[in-house]
Amino acid sequence: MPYPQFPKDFYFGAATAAFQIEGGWNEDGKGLSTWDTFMHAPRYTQHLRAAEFAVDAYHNFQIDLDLMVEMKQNAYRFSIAWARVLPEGRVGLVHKVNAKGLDYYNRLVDALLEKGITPFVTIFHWDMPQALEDVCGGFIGRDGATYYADYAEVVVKALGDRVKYWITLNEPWEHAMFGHFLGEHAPGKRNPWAYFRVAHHELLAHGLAVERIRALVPDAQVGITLSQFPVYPTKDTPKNRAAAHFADLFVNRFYLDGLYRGVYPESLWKRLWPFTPPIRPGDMDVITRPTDFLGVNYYSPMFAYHDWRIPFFQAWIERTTPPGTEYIEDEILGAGPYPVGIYELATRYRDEYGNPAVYITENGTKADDQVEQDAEGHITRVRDPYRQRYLELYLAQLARAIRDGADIRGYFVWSLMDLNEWVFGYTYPMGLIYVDHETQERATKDSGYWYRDLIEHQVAK
Ligand code: IFM
Repeated sequence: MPYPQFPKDFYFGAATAAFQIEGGWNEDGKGLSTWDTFMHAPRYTQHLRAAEFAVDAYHNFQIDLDLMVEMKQNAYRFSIAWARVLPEGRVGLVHKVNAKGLDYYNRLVDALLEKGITPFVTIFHWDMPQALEDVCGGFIGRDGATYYADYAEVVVKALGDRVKYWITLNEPWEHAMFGHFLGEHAPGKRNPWAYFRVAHHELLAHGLAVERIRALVPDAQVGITLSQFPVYPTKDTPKNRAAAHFADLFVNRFYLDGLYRGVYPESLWKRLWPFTPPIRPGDMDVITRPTDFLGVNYYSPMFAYHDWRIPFFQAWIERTTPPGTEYIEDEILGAGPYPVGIYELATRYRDEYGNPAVYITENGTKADDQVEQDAEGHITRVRDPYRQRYLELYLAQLARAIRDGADIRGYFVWSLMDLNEWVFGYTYPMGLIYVDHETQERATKDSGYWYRDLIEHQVAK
């Protein structure tokens, strides 16, 4: 398969998040996050080391940075741990900045720039300071949005002379949904009222931060990262089609319309009226502050069906491809993944949201990695044909979307290295770099070398 071609100045990178890689969970003055608290519950004992130590990036980021260079990546997306910088989540006379925490990110940014790698910094990737959870329920409280903007200001003041790409939030839908509606993520709440408050306050937080970042760094490129899903009916019936439409409003358009049109989809509230969040006059003006790009995390589509038993929603959403509706049949991938989805999303933004600049800030897959070792037990090769094929097909669809006029500026594989996948700990490896979690030995997987070759084979434009 020839290497798909991308525009001049395209960013090819990989992504991570603080809680998933740093470790050092209680070191050098760091405060606790809700994820630290959540993963210390007895039911997650088997993943405690993953939560506390992750892949030790707090002590050694150089090892992964060198491998990024070897792969020819020119951008790196990572996130800041709010509680490492502001142990109590807030800043003021009483609540201080943790200089050691900030220093870690200063060193990381300097090291990246020295190697010619452009940093893309996510300011919030789900790890809410526990202190703020205690004070105002994180983003359940409206104050959470202001505290977030203050925190963003601290970070941007410190790094904004060198960092130009700022991502305010990562996947607000997941943070609200899994953390506050389904209770599967920190802080483990199960409350539809909390869900909509969090969703709205996160967008408010985003808008407030956009203003502050621009004031501090006039040439900053600011955006937000949303998880996005093409939604289909499980079986093509009128009721299931209506369910899919509703699910699309709920997971995608709530955020897109809020950000780009200044209004949440009216028909959402027709059905979910009891859960309408407190939207104050002026909120939507803040939320629609112009951004420079949209970050999109795409993995797979969703499938919806009508179910009258589900109060208010009357619809249910699934992630697994229902039998009989497979979209590709690939020798290596089988029928699960849906690469065309990346094309569908990109062209949706082109056609319906004014063709904003888009960065694919996450895309990737778990795979059955086969590790080969020498007599001393050192890793000699990691074969992951499934991941390589996945990347080939998704990137081919992305290049097609660009040819068809979508303004895509960069692509980040999730993830740079095998890391701590939240409640799944080390059991969900998605990296381009294999990590032996006992020895910390790293090895670039075959897919990582394929990614390097793709980058190297870009024809000069
Ligand atoms: O690991 C997560 C990441 O933190 C957010 N997006 C999805 C990834 C894979 O599940």
